[in-house]
Amino acid sequence: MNLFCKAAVALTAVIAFGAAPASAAPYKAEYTVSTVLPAPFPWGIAADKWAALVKERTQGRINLKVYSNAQLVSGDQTKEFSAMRQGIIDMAIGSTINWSPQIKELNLFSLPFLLPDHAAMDRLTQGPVGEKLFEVLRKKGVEPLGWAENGFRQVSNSKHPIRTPEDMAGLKIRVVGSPLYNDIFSALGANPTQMSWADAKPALTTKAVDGQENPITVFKIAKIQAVGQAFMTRWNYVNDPLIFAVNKRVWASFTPADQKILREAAIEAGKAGIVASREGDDAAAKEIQAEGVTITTLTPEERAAFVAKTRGVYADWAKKIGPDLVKMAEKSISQK
Ligand code: X2X
Repeated sequence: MNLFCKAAVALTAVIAFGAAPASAAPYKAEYTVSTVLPAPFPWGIAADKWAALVKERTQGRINLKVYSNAQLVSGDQTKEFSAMRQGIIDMAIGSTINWSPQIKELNLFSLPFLLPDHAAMDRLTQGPVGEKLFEVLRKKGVEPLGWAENGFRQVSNSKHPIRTPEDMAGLKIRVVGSPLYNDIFSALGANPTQMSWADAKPALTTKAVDGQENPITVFKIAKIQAVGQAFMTRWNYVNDPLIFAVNKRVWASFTPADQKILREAAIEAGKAGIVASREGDDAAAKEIQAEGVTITTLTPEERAAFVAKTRGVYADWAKKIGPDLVKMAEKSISQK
């Protein structure tokens, strides 16, 4: 076939099958999506729903494959953001805690006792703070799409009820990989130790640590009550939202129409995950109580003692996160 014939064949193909998409890059057969917790955790519910919606709305042209337990980064959840930015993984639905070692601004949600309730959380993620954080993420090489939620985090331990900061003295507590958590638990007199999720349950089982902190839905679904964690304090000291994001080059390879589908599906799936987390909390509390876990709820005065002990950490980290961003967040929260 001479060159002219080849061109004619190609032209006929374009006429027959419609113009090629504006983007030249061919789509991959599968896109990797990293998460930590699989379904039935609210995190996994959001991830699976995203994959299902995208598949349905692209008639199977875009396939998202969810890899949980941070397996794409060998279980080291604090490496997830870097791996996505570098393109080792295509997409992720990540906790702000796990990405905060690379994105200091995401420590905002871990400022102790910043968030009074879910409405405050929504005012942050759905308002100017959320926009600002998405700008930061964009500058760091990923395209953020939407929010889900791991949930308000509660502390548990195997020794005794925690009602005052003094009750935390010397308790060895597993925390996730942001140094802010070391500072919070040290300020409360506990002995924090950083560990990935993969190592957390074994450490609780062998009593290498006395306690941990996670949302109640996570505690219940992971059956943390079965490894001797008999005491939980519902203190709502932080909440970690989850962010849907895509590597920048991968994002650019999608047509605008497909980008829209991915974004809308992420927002919708995120909402389902948020409902699962929030509605799941009380039900999970009842279930673990029925299984023998003592749940301590703090009075406002008791809670104030924990707030007072962690004010210094709040002030230090507000400087690191960015005083303007923290002020913007405090303002959004107070505007009821
Ligand atoms: O490791 C944890 O505690 C978890 C599952 O909640 C996160 O990934 C932040």
